[in-house]
Amino acid sequence: MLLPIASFAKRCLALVVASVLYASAAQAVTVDLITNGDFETGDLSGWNATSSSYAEDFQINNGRFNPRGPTRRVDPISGNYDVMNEQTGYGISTLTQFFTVPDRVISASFNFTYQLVNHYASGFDDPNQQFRVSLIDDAGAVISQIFSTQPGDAAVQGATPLSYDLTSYLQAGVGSTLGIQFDVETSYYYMNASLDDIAMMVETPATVPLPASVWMMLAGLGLFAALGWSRKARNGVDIANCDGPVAA
Ligand SMILES: [Ca+2]
Ligand SMILES: [Ca+2]
Repeated sequence: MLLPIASFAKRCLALVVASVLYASAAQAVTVDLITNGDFETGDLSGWNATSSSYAEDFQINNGRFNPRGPTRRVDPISGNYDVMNEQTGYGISTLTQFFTVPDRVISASFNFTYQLVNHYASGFDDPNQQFRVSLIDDAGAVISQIFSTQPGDAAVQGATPLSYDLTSYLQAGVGSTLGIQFDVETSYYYMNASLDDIAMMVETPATVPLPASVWMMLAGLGLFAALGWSRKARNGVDIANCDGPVAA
């Protein structure tokens, strides 16, 4: 026995809708909210570098940058470029980038690689001779200090990749502007930090566009349904109740 056309169309439509919903639920996309985190543009595009005194600054390093003080040229951590701070005296160098958090966040992973040399004989001090990384709000206030050097840490630290799960912070700030800020504070003597491969990888639900074939199928089902209804109308069936022929 042939299935009534309207009923067949409804079942197909339900199947297609269920498939699309399943595809949407099953898929997510991961995006990097940081621009030029590897510095391979060869400049500080996307970043804001500031200093508070004595010409501290983060500068692009192509392997030939020789900062003031005892630190010599250092190869970029990866690729052709990274950034390194320099200073001539007491102060704080900052490197900051703001980003907009998506409206929905499944997970967020913050990654960066640093290396540093602290020339102060007494080592690190909290906070006067320190390298630190913070999550900040749009006004620059620290939401969370993600990383900082500690008294007793090695004076010379080679390239060190770090990764932090910031899911809860970004979920709390969906749709808002947040920032990542690196800063080097030197109160006693030279300290140089290099940075590279900075990324804020955020997984967010994907909006899956319908393939053309599905649109054609939906259009076809609409046509079938319309034909079914018009035939029923001609045959005197109840159009308001399209589940099947009206009982005699
Ligand atoms: Ca690089
Ligand atoms: Ca030097």
